[in-house]
Amino acid sequence: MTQTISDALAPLDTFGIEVPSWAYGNSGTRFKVFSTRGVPRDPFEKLADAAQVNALTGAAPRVSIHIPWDTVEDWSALADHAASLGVSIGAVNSNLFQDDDYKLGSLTNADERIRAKAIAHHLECLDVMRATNSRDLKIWLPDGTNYAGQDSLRRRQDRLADSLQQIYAAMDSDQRLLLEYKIYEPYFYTMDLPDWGSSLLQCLALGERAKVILDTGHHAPSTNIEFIVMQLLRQDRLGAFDFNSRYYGDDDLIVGSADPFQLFRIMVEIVSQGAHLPSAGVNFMLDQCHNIEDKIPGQIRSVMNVQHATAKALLVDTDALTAAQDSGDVLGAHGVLMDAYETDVRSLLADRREAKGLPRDPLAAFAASGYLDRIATERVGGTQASWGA
Ligand code: PSV
Ligand code: MN
Repeated sequence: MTQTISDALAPLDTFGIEVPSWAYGNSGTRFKVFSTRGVPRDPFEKLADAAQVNALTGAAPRVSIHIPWDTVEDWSALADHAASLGVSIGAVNSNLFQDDDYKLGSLTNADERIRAKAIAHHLECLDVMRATNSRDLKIWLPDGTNYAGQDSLRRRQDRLADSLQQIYAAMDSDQRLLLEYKIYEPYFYTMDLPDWGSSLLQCLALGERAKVILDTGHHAPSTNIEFIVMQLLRQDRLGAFDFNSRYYGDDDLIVGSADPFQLFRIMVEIVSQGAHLPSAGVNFMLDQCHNIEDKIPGQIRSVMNVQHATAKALLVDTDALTAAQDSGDVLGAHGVLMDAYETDVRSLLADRREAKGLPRDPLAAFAASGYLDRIATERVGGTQASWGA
């Protein structure tokens, strides 16, 4: 039995979770951005903090960057710095939401000058990817309208398709375009990519290296996210996750904190289609902000939460589940799933960490390391990284 559990959990060894550079900077809401001592002043320090998460969990080998927030003069120096810390640059995220020009839209804008500027920004991001050996261009389109009749919904969608086509055409054959969607915010009447179907349609028109990003916080309450996961995997179009947790909106809280059962249900769909394996190419990322909690432990906790949910999903007795499903045994099938969910995997995962030379308890090890005190003392002067830099 022990052998069976160990075999079932073996895929965790190659299951990597990408962390976002912006999680290590200060963040908050539109009401207040709190500052924390020791917060990184530049992308190099962000990478140093991210490397702590990987060093203690062994499961966070890549760091997503955001352009222009993480712009540096020498991209290879940043990539080399990452490598020296045992991590690498992950997805490159474009930014279409912090420029006055984009008030009425970026890739959808009726003004051809502004649309060309938004496209050109992505061509720069492709160059950053080349310089940092990054595979994924991640686009979140913040475009939309606030009032009925404000603009033609159809013509905005056509302009978006044309813009994306221009970006896709400029990509190398080993680069992927990942397209996020979001139901609302910053616009409220309609977003131009409000749902997975809209994102998928744009991706299908582009080609097979265009895939959808699913941000768990970007849906209406009660949306069955695991159904979307299944559907996108079925089409081989699930490119990436932005993991986080929500109660009300795009809360960006620690993944698995609000609803661990939902995270488990998502990972069950992932595991059942083999999408947790590196060969499936799904980029499991965190997209979180740590407004009131310490950032590095917040990220460590997040990585562990995803590992826990994945471990439980790996423990589902699939033979028993399929047999119960096929014989119409409703409660039997549900019970098989719940047996896995209710398994306490904490010591199993601690044993696996220990066997790999990692701390059994990464959070305790981080607290004992004194790293937070050290950066608070050392990082004096300069401007702390924050939302937007
Ligand atoms: C938007 O809410 C979003 O989820 C997008 O992924 C952005 O890239 C990210 O937040 C960080 O701004
Ligand atoms: Mn996101």
